Formats: sequence, structure tokens, C-alpha cells
Amino acid sequence: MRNNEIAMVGVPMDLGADRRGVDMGPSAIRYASVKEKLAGLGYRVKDLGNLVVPTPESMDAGENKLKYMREITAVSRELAETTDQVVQSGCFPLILGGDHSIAIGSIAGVARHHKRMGVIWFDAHGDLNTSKTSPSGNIHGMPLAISLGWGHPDLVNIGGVSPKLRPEDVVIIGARQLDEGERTLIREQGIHVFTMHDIDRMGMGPVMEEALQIVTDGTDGVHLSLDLDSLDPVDAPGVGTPVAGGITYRESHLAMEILAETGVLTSAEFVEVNPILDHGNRTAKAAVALIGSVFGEKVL
Ligand code: NNH
Ligand code: MN
Ligand code: MN
Ligand code: MN
Repeated sequence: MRNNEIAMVGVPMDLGADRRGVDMGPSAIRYASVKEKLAGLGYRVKDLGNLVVPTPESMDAGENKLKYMREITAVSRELAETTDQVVQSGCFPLILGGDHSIAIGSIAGVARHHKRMGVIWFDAHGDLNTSKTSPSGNIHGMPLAISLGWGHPDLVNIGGVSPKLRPEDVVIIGARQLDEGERTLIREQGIHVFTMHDIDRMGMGPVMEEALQIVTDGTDGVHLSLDLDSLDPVDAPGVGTPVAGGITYRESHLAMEILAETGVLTSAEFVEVNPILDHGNRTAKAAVALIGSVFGEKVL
């Protein structure tokens, strides 16, 4: 990051998920004062505004196994160009979602700048489905698989080369709801997953230490993709697919604080904030607090 500069881009995407409202995530995060938070930490923040995403009601979902694939492909291409340019300009890309399908584009863009990139994926889910294994046909359940090169050619080839990531460079943290096909893939490919069970047993500190070792081993950049549904629904109720028994408020902050201390992150995104399902913008506020921690906010 040059001169402590962050470029923020909103992606009001809700074509990848079933429940409407996640398109308002970027607004809710801005309303929760993300810019002020980062400015207060000494960063120069450029808000690039939102990308344009078509409205689902105005379109046909298309193929049932890959809903809105055409539109998601188009937005992902644009987002890949945007994150690519942000890195080129020397700024740190901070992407605000939007449903998790936006990770396809953000990773495609930043991956151009790395020979090998690690990814830390906070999520209740695996996001490792393909059209063959997906129970829903929703593309927000597929972005990690797509970045690993598994999925429809139009999606995996966004931004040029595929795959963007290697399985051994990816860590999923907070998983507690995986589909059968995802479990098989995780076993076959040896993807590192720290489930809620692992977090309970080991504690978040040791989990992060192991995770960091995995994603930095042999890589030259690390992307953080944080689905707010990785947090417990008590602390982040405004998500489309809440799953009980998630990461606590403090555990999530500890994880971000450890990331800040190591300084390895080269890009980040915060996704799946759904203000319609939220209580008093709590989930967007949690996202902004986490953004503060990951950019170095300290008590003392
Ligand atoms: N695994 C389910 C699916 O693919 C749910 C995915 N929902 C998410 N993923 N919020 O993070 O449809
Ligand atoms: Mn997700
Ligand atoms: Mn999820
Ligand atoms: Mn590795």
C-alpha cells in the first residue's frame, strides 16, 4: 500500500443469492461510517462509489443451476478491472458487498498482481459448490470453487488465466454448514478448513497462527474474504443465510487484530450484509468495527 491509501468500491450485488436486500450492503456499511473509521486511523480513503448491478426483477434468472450467470459474469469482469487498477495505482483494494459472488471478480483482478496468492475465507459455508453440487443454483455459494478453477468456463476464466488460486493456499475459517459435494471436494483437494469445532477446541489465536502459516507459505499476497455470516447471528443478524453457533464478536476481532499485526494482507472484502434483515444496522456496524481492527485499530 502506497502512502496509506485505501480505495473502496461498493458492489450492490444480489443476483447471487435468494433473498433481496444484500444489494444495500455497501450503503449500510458507508452509513456505519467506514470512511471516517479509516480516516481516523490515518488512512487516505478514496471512495470509488458503486459498480452498476442490474435489478433481478427486471431480468430472467436464466439457467436454474447457475442463476443470473450472464449478469454476474459481466459485473465480475468489471470488478476485476477495477481491483486490478486499484492495485496498479498503489492503493489497497477494499471491496464492500453485496453477496459473496463478488469475490469472483475481486480475486480475479488482484490475482493478476501476484505469482501466487493466499486467501483467508471467513464463512459459515464453504462456497465451494459448482452447478453440479449446488443445492440452490445460487452463485454466491460458488465463488471459492470458481477462483480455484472449478465451475462454468465463463466464470472461471474471468480476468484471464484460471485457476486464480491453489487449494493448498486457501483457508476457510468458521465453517458449520457444508453441502455434501463441498465436503467431498475439501477431502479430495486437501483444502484447509477450520470449522467452528476447531475454533472451540483450539481457540481463535492458534487457529489464526496456523491459518497465516498456510496462506503465506510460498505466496506473495493474501486476500481476505469475510462473509458476515461467519459471525454468530446474535452479533450479525443481517445476513441472508444465518447459521447458529458462529464466531463471537471478540473472536472475530481477535482474528482481524492478528491479521493487522502481521501486515500480510494485500486486499480485502466484506460481504453479505443485508440491512433489510438486520436489527438497527448492527451487522454493518460489526463490519465497520472489523474493518477498523484489520486496519490496525488498537485499544492502547
Ligand atoms: N451452500 C449453500 C448454497 O450453495 C448456501 C450458500 N450461502 C452462503 N454462502 N451464504 O456463504 O446454496
Ligand atoms: Mn459466503
Ligand atoms: Mn456464508
Ligand atoms: Mn501453502
